[in-house]
Amino acid sequence: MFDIEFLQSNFKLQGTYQSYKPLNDGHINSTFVLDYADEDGTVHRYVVQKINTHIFTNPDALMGNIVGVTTFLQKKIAARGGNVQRETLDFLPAADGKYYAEDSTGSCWRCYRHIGNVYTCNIIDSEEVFYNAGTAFGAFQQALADYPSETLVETIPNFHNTYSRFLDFKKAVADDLSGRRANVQDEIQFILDREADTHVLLNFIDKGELPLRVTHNDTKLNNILFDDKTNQGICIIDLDTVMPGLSLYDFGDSIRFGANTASEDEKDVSKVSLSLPLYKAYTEGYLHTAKDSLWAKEIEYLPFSAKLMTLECGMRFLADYLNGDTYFKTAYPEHNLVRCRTQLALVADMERKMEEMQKITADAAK
Ligand code: GN1
Ligand code: MG
Repeated sequence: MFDIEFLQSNFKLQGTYQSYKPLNDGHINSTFVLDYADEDGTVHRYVVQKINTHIFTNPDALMGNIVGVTTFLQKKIAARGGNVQRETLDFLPAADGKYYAEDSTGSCWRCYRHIGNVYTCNIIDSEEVFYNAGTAFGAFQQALADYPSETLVETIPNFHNTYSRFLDFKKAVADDLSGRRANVQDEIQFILDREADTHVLLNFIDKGELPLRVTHNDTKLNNILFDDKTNQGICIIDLDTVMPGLSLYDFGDSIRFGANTASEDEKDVSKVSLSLPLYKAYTEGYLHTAKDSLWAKEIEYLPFSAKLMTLECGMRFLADYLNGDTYFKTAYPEHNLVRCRTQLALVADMERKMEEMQKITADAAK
């Protein structure tokens, strides 16, 4: 929970405190929306987040990355006549000038202005809105194409290094810290059988056949704010993992989350499948904004990246389950296992549909 006195003494929050609401979308940080009001009733809304410093161990570097990126985007948005207040996040400096403040318990808090008249989605069936998600992430990648990537600190090293994730997973299986291994033999085997997949993109990076770009690395559908009138994806949020990466990581993770016909923690795996219409919509949207800058191999491997990022996430959820739920926030004891099962079911469905996904991709790239 937050300490309102502490926040007010660190951030210039305009008006008088009225109320708060928790936002429960993220698995990592704790997020609250705070309402302040002037005497005449004008409301000022802020988002405050407790940074998970077990995961983001260097908040100075983290906020350096984020504010570097938002400042860069603000200039670009202003130059093209866009709405700077709505199209990127605006972080408030704390009293000491840093973009976070540390409380007496050692927790680190950051604050940005809330953006109104928008909505977020955890699950989607609208092809139109998912197309817009694709254009938004494609445009985000385009906007950061000339960002000085050497200034970005790797906030979580090897974040999407799929082979390193595979080794972490194997270690979690071997350690079995939670004593749960015996119950998840099928899931473990499913992942072990796909070790070869974890090398594919890394080999292309080594051979110089895929370029490193400035990427978001956590392109879940709920990390886009959609305008509630136009349905356009106007602002990309959750910038903690903006780092050099592959465009394929971003594309694949968007499909993993958004083109699933069920939510990430659906208990009934028979509801999980890859929606080909949603896959098509996102691919068309993404290529609409990003295609001109992509290499042929980046386009060719779009369908595979969707499967790979889903496999990676399944491995991470199962590893965390085996380790005793120490990384992702969970709401009940089997939550990570439920999440893992949706991911593996989705991988299996993507394998069945891979040829169709390839055909859709080739058509969308014409
Ligand atoms: C986490 O922060 P959030 O909830 O958007 C995780 C992602 C996973 C995702 C799975 C820093 O994202 O990598 O894909 O959960 N973020 C971090 O839903 O580990
Ligand atoms: Mg996050």
